[in-house]
Amino acid sequence: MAHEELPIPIYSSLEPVYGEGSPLDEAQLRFQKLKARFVELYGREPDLYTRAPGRVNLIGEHIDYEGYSVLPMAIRQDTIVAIGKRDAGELRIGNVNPKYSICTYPADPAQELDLKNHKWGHYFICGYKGLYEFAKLKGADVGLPVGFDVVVDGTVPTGSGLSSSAALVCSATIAIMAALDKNFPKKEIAQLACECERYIGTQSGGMDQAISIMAKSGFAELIDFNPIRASDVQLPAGGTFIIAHSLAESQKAVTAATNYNNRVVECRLAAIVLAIKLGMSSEEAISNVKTLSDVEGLCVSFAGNHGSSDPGFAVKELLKEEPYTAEDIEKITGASLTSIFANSSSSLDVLRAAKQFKLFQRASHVYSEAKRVYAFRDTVFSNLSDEDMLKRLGELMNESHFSCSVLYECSCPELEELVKICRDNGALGARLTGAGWGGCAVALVKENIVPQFILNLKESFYQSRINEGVISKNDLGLYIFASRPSSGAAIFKF
Ligand code: NG1
Ligand code: MG
Repeated sequence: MAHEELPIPIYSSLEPVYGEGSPLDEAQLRFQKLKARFVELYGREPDLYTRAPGRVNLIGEHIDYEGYSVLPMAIRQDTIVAIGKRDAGELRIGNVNPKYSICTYPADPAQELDLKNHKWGHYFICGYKGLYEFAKLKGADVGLPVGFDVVVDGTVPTGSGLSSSAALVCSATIAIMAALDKNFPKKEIAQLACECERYIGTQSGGMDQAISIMAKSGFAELIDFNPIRASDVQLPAGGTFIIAHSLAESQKAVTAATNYNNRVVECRLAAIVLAIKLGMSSEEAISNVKTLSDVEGLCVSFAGNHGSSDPGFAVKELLKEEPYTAEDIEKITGASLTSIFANSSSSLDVLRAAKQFKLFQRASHVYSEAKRVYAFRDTVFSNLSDEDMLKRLGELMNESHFSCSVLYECSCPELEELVKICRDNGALGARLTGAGWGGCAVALVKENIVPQFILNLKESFYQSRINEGVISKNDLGLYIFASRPSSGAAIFKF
């Protein structure tokens, strides 16, 4: 059976996920602490545990929500959950980290989340709401909604572009699922977790949940959407991916209207305008065109008529480089922007905050980045020597970063500095990873220079921040580390 058709694995020990030696000891200690906290808070033991990892995206940024394939790998940092079903009462969601105070919610999957009042527990409720809705859709008998006791422990740094949010939503979703004694195929859970994370107010694509649920140890995955599919990508020997935090925190749930959701809206507008310029009626474009991948076929035919095969060619010919105002776009669509997005309150928030729309730049990024993902995959499967392969992958990462930075404008000064330092210190390629506007960079580095590379980054990027008290020296390992592809989500019943 295809990997994504299988249910989430259920293990009776930590070994299959956390490996041998000291990582296993650390994991055992972590699970002991999680259990102790659960007993302390609720006076009983949990029914079971779940885990879901964060991820680093190697290439394919801000294109998942446009329907394009991406290429991430899971990292060892994860969220673990201890859960116990309650006979009566609400959901109580505690955390091992005292920084996150206990959150309570009614045992009602139809509850609306108070988004103006952001709480960390909201992410857990995304999974709770989503699982019940999904079970109802599938006709799976999960009984009447009940409350749960929960404790969470996360090691994915938050706001870092490593998907702490999806690690929490995915581990929550499967915790509720497993506590209700159900299990579903991974690809269905990945889809469900992606949709339910949107309750938090970001119009996210499905990359993070897909990799967190479907990852396989030792492989990066090419993730396709509609339908979700994961294909293993074995990375070439001799290279290591180093993740380094820019120390600028990107709080996506809070800045959505001007950053993340803004780009989703700009891409939709670019797609609609392109469709109209390519001959589609305005009514049809507004009702049917949701993403740039929806108009790729039209763009490619247009390019074909001019001797090109690149959808980006249509962008160059048909969109203007200067930013569009709302009026510019309304002249083309013949409809007001607020009517186009009338069904999406988070998009209306974007329209209120936006003065102009960079359709040319955003569409150019998306089409070129989509091509780079396949170029990356093809390079890995080519018969280049490992050395040449690594070099080419590095170049693609650099091109991706340039596009994110200049065309998509999702970088920030700290990330620019960090990426430059990585390259100056011998990285074959370096780029921001995840949503951007802060968070981490990922650098491809030859294995034999890894220790020196990390030392150099400590010197040139982190030392001054340690001196200024931004981070403590003892925590450095949390902000810069090498990563191997980890395995995906799991359930533990001991
Ligand atoms: P991060 O950086 O982990 O929040 C976000 C989206 C992804 C993807 C990337 C950009 C969520 C949950 N995740 O990831 O779907 O669009 O940005 O490539 O919003
Ligand atoms: Mg996230």
